[in-house]
Amino acid sequence: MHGGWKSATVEQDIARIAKEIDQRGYGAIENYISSEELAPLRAFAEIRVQEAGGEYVGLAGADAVHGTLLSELPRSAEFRTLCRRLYELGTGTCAPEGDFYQVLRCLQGSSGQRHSHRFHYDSYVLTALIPITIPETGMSGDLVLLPNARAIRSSYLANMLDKIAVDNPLSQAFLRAAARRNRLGMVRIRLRPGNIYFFWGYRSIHANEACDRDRLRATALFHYADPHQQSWARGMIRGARTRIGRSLPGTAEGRTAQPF
Ligand SMILES: O=C(O)CCC(=O)C(=O)O
Ligand SMILES: [Fe+2]
Repeated sequence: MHGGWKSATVEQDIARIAKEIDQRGYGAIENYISSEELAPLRAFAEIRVQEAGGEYVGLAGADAVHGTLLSELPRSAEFRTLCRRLYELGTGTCAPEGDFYQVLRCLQGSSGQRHSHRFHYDSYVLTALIPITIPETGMSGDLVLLPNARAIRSSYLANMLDKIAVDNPLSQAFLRAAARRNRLGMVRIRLRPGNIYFFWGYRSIHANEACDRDRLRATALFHYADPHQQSWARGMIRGARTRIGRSLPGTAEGRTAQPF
């Protein structure tokens, strides 16, 4: 049996999701991936983590998940239309050409803890998140977000300054405390495997909470539409980062998950 991803999402539902993202910070479609489809994905993540000695694995790109539903999904017309329409409803502009930046994040062990509670803005406007496996007991690794904290910046440099303002120990400690106490309008999402969640990743400060270190938490992320794709400043900074190493600032999560 297939989940909802095989069929086109009707315009009315897409409009409802876009409104929910604007109003409460996120929208979701339940049972987007069926439990029959989830089982091999869970096994795939478990094997990768075992191979890494029970530690964090981040697999970027479709090739890294070749042969699984996760490489098929970003090629499906139904999923592409859903993301394109959400983008258009959210920004009021036509979606740019370009592919998804996809990542399968598998958190376990002490490195899994280090990849938690890292508040950041994504580099892409829309983030689609599919939980593959989430611990059922102990700490559940909720997604916490401060929805729509900024607008889409017209310049890459302004975007970078926002990221730097978040990616420092003081801001991180402040955001962690706010998440712990559910302050500042932090939204907490208890993720359910098989559902798909959407939020404006570029506009929202967000992070995943930690799980117990012996439990696996795996999420598939599909990042869509980089507003600064054409920016000359981005090209120069990326080039400099490659030449002089990684000492220039980036986003907390971005160092592993997204190109800066
Ligand atoms: O795994 C998660 O829950 C969120 C990860 C995330 O925000 C990212 O990879 O950009
Ligand atoms: Fe993110």
